[in-house]
Amino acid sequence: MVLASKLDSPQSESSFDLSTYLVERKTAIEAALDSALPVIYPEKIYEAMRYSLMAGGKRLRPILCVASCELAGGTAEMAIPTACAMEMIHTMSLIHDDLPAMDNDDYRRGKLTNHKVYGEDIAILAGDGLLTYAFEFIAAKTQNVPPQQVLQTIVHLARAAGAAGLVGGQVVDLESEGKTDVSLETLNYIHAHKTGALLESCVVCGGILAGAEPADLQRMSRFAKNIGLAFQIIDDILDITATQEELGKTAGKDVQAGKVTYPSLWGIEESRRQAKQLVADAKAQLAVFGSKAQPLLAIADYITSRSY
Ligand code: GRG
Repeated sequence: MVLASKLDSPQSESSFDLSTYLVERKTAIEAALDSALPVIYPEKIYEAMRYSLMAGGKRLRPILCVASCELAGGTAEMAIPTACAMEMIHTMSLIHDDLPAMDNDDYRRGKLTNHKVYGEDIAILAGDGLLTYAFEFIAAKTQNVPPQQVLQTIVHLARAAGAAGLVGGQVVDLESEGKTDVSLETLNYIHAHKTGALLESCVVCGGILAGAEPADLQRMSRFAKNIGLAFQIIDDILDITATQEELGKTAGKDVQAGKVTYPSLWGIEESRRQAKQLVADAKAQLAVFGSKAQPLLAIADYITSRSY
């Protein structure tokens, strides 16, 4: 794969520069996604799927997947189909989350939401199309990985996306809507599933594809769970402190909806402190990997310091 050769030459430790790393990885992922989903008949559905898939975004999940595969001794090429699938599933969850029946949002990634452009019927189907294609893409396109590891990856990702993961988190989130007495335990459940499960799957599947040992997969899992929660805490803070232009989506929605969030339970300063603590614990998990963990460690820091 041409793309993989570009990805397969990580920078040396001494010259490690996260912003260059993220730009390079994002560019390679964008190219892989672009060629993964050509527009064929019936054009409308492919156009709708591409509209959201190619609408930008940080591409954090595929970048994490490739980085963790490399951390565990694999190559970028082994992880790229799974990394693309992660972004397809993330994107479909955003399309469905934005629907009037869910969060009812008009803007996402700085553009009109899928249903605003294509209508609710096509937006639902675009999500369905991306979800199913993600699994087809892993199964059909993964190369140089033993079939058992590909199968394990599919099982892990399916679990993270389904009722035991994203779907379950979204359901508890919907049930909590309008309630002002949501407990910290419930809030943690919502985010560990709605946001954390897919982020964790990105990191762990990268390790599975590389053939990592169970003890290393455990470390990677804990790393990812912690950064997933930190990511959500920062997201809640940014909903209060950032503008719509910075976020690329409606700002201040949580406060407007009277939602219980980490800042509403803890205040902004304590929320920042908790996020920092989670990142420190996450980073400690990767100590055993030495300098190979540098990209993931830098990404963990980036997540807590991001301002949009
Ligand atoms: C997965 C079958 C299936 C259904 C989806 C709607 C739903 C069920 C779940 C909602 C999941 C959701 C919207 C979680 C929020 C995740 C989150 C923090 C999104 C923002 O992620 P960023 O900041 O966004 O990485 P970009 O645009 O940069 O990718």
